[in-house]
Amino acid sequence: MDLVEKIKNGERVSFDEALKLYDLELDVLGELADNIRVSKYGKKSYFNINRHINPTNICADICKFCAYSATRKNPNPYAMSHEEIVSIAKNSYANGAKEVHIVSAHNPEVGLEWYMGSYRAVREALPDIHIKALTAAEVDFLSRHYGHSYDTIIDMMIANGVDSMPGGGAEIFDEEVREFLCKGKVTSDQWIEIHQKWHERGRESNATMLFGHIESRAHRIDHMMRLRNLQDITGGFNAFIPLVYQKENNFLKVENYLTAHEILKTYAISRIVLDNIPHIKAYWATSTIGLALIAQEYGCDDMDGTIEREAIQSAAGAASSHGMPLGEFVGLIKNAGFTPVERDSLYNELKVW
Ligand code: V47
Repeated sequence: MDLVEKIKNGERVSFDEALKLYDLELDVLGELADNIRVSKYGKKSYFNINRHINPTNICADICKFCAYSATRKNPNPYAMSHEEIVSIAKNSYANGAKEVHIVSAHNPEVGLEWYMGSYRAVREALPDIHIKALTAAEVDFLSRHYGHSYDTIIDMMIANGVDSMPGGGAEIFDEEVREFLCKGKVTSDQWIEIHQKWHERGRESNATMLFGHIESRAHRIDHMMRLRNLQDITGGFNAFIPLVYQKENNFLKVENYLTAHEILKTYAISRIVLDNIPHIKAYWATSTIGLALIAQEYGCDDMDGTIEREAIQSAAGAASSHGMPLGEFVGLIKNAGFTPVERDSLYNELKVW
């Protein structure tokens, strides 16, 4: 059967078929992805009021794409105190944030209790806020560094108030590319194993993919297939988030950004391939706000949130260091022809703006 017909019939595509989707014209691909998106969510565009907190940039690992960790290129090491973290969370909560998204570097000096105690302190101060914290890369680091199993670290996360896991640390699963980008960090199989264990405890998480550096289209499809396989088993992923690579201030020598054309194709293909992951997030911090809005017509249904502060992608060139004011964010979504729907971290609808 013709591939386009197959997708219109709602049938699952294979690896080879998914790769062939890149050969379709963007408007054809966009329409296929948009049909799926509209059938699920109509013109709703999801977002949340959230605050990113990056409590330390001291890192035991060296990822070539990273501009955030304290290195020769970025020598400003810091580690926040629990009081600072709680004070940031309280401030954001008072301003309407429903979620704190806490992602750190792999700091070998502060101790496991510094990590776990920070979530506990936020939970105690703000019983209602959603704590999305610890990427699988951090879980793996804490497990290796402190000699605990993944199960033990995951149980500690739950005991200390973490609600869901962010999708970071996935990068690109292909082992050869991964070895070049971030040798020594969590492997692809371990990343999958950690999320599987998290899901098996009835918890939800997201999954990212860092693209637009040295990977090929086939590597992106391979990445999506591995996520689709896990989702078939657990059903625990809420959103897939393709992160557009930012090229400033790091050790990876990539001269050019991807074209908007290629980024939109990748969003659309992910909507088609990941038939079992409910949401596709155009994370505006890395795509730019303009493209994230256009992406809502190419299969994406989520924009992440207002962010407020962000240190990882902005260190590498993204315009997200100070987030986006709520009024402006909502206005832009409306002007693009979509209905801004504020959601909580697990995609329960809170308010139609
Ligand atoms: O895994 C690092 C990425 C991620 C760069 O779960 C870069 O809702 C682009 O996990 N260019 C961490 N990206 C961020 C993350 C995240 C972000 C938004 C939403 C969610 C979610 C999770 O940041 C890392 C890495 O892939 N990153 N450096 C860079 N130069």
